[in-house]
Amino acid sequence: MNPSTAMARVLVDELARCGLAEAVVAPGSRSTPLALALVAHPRVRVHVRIDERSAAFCALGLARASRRAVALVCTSGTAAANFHPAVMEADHAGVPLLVLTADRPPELRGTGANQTVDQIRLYGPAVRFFAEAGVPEPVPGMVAYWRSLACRAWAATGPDHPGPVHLNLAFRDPLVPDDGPGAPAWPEPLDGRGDGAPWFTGPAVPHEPEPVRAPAVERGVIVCGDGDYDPVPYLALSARTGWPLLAEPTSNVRRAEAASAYRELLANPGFARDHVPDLVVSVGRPGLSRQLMSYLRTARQHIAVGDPRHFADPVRTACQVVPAVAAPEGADPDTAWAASWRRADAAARAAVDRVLDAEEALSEPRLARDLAAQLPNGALLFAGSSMPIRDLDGAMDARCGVRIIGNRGVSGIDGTVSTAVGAALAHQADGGGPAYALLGDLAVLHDQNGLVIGPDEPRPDLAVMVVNNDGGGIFSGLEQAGHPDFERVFGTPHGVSMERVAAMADVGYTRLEWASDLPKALLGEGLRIIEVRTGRSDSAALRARIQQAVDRALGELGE
Ligand code: TPP
Repeated sequence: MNPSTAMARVLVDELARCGLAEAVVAPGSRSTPLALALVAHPRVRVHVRIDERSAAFCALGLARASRRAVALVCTSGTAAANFHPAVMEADHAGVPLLVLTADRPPELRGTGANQTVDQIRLYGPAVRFFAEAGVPEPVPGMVAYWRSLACRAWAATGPDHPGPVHLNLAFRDPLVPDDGPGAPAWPEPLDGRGDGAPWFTGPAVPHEPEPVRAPAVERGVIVCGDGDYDPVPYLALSARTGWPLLAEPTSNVRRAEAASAYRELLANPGFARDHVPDLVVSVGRPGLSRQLMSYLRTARQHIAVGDPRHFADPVRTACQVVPAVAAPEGADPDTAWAASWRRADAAARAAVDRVLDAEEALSEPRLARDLAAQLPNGALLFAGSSMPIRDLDGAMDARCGVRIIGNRGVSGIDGTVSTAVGAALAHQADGGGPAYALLGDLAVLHDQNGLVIGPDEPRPDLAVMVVNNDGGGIFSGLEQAGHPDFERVFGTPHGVSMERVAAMADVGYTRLEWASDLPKALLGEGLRIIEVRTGRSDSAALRARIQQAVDRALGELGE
């Protein structure tokens, strides 16, 4: 067997022993040994994508939804650079990703040889572990080296600090397997451990941290930011103390107990002034709204839950970092503080709903609210950056039974279709229900290739709901909106019809206009686009009207 094939087969076999179940492969010649070893392995499902950026985000989605590391393979050169945005998102969001870039052997580097760039530490500090594996040689000891290296890379993707790792793999010709009669034998057995176990195993799950008791205060608040953590301790903490739960959609803590209109409450200056917290307990990565960031700054004390080496503290207010938190001894949930939050939240919720229900045509916030409410139990929702995730934050009511994810690590509008496709594929492979994505039109145009899936590839049940406001709606609510060059430079209208995008990728298309048609639209199957056309300035004006209605409702309450 030739050395390139031997190394690729051993690495793939070892990774499968570690638990690798999914791989995304982009086509290329230098990566041939890896691609063929992966498709030949019975325990690995392979997804082939023609565009490396899309492939990388698809792998990110698969890994994010399944919580298992996914292998990502490309050829040498700019192909590897196209993985970079997804590697950055995986780093910041803590998603396990195993990047395997094929490379030319050293004698072809720096010589002007075709498709050759410096791939050493290509992703810089974004990866948890990097190794240049070296050109495979038919000498004793290689198998132990490759198997040990595969286990090391696998271990570095998690579990205590999950993230991306990068192996740069130099392959010398021949690249195609030569198993046939007369092929040279390898000087040692290629097998791994006899019992099918990995070369080495580590502690699979980090030990349960000892919770630290929170101080006994009445005016506490629990802030749940983006992240994949167990909601139960925070629901329990809120139930024991009466501290309101301010939960961003991708925290998945916005259950019945959470304040569902906290975004509008905190945007009311009087409310925020009268509700300065003595204590904030935060978990995950909060960062969706300016009002929440400003509110964090007012806290007299802020305890962040997380690992002291990499916890989120976006406004640098944390004074203590604890691995887990428990309610103070003898806490009483029936406080004036809790009652005041509950009253205000109910009034704000009713005001938001009144404004949204006044119009039957689907507005941006109404689509977000109704979608979150009407998703079937077991559904997965991928929320795009920009206004989709913010409209969910502002308009969705509390609910259980669905999982909401988004690329909140670095909040890019790139790769969102592909991430949603990958997440849907993993969710459904694990027996989950239908999947949905709520994306802006620029995000969809940015990643149209995510819709391009070859005829032999696994396909997800995924409805891509596109809020088409012909440009970047988020900017209409920002300071830039008044500038004379606003429309061209920030609004970025494009005039592209989503029906034509759907036709390009040969996926289903529906246009949705009325709120009453949403339940039926959610019932479809397969990969499809559902377009809702809206206006950017109308949407900004509607959001302002919602806030005014909440402000009035709070005024009437005397809050
Ligand atoms: N490029 C990347 C890769 N990521 C970004 N976050 C941005 C640029 C800056 N950006 C943030 S939101 C946005 C842009 C360009 C506009 C997004 O428009 P769209 O997806 O249509 O959503 P909308 O704002 O209309 O809700």
